[in-house]
Amino acid sequence: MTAVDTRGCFLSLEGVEGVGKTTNLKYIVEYLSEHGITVVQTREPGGTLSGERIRDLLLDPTVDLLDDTELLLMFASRAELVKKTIQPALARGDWVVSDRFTDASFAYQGGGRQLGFQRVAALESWVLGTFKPDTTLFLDLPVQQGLDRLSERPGKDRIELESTAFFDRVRVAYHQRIAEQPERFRIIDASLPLSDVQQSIKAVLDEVIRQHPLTTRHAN
Ligand code: Z5A
Repeated sequence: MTAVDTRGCFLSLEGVEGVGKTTNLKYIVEYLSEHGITVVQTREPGGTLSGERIRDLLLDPTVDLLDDTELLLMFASRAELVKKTIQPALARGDWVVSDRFTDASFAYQGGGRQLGFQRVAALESWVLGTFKPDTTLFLDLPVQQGLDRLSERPGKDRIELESTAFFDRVRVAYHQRIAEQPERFRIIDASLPLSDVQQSIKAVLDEVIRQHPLTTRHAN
């Protein structure tokens, strides 16, 4: 008898600041739920009690952290989230949608902080083995446009205080990741009006739903 894979599906959402991840995460969760899929929504850094405390430390603009410390804390939060939340949910057949995952460490710490991909990959291998999202939606937008969208928001966190050059390196690093693993990424043009962005996201979700027909569904 052939073994059937009833594991759920893991989606991540990535992009530079202000691309619309939070806005579209809500849309994704609603769309999947309407299709009878049980969805666990989470975010990085954070997503667990300990991870949210690590997040507070990481984003606190009054805290000075070494770049290595920042990278290690991202992976400390990730270890908690994967073992305690993501993997158990997938094992139940639920879907998981995460606002950022390991690609953000490659982009922000590997690219933005210039720690390089090799060091991030070493931690990824140690903490996660080969575990990665099934599909990653990359919301792409020129850096300045994303920063402009956030200009009305009061206060900046520790990472948002970085320079435009930092965020340019982040975006370049994301594109390097996409070039390395094109089969996993779906690029969404986030400069379009929100309704068009969500049409593109819907097309990706329909494709992913077709690829995971065995996932347990709840009755609506
Ligand atoms: N980080 C890291 O360094 N390393 C890691 O490994 C991980 C993370 C996992 C977490 O912040 C920080 O941690 C982040 C990366 C770093 N760095 N920073 N800074 P976060 O992910 O929680 O927050 P963020 O990345 O800064 O996201 P954001 O600022 O909240 O933006 P967003 O979620 O992408 O956008 P939004 O809030 O949905 O939308 C922004 C505005 O644009 C809002 O007014 C919307 O109404 C508007 N919007 C959205 N879509 C559109 C369209 N299509 N047209 C026009 N306006 C739009």
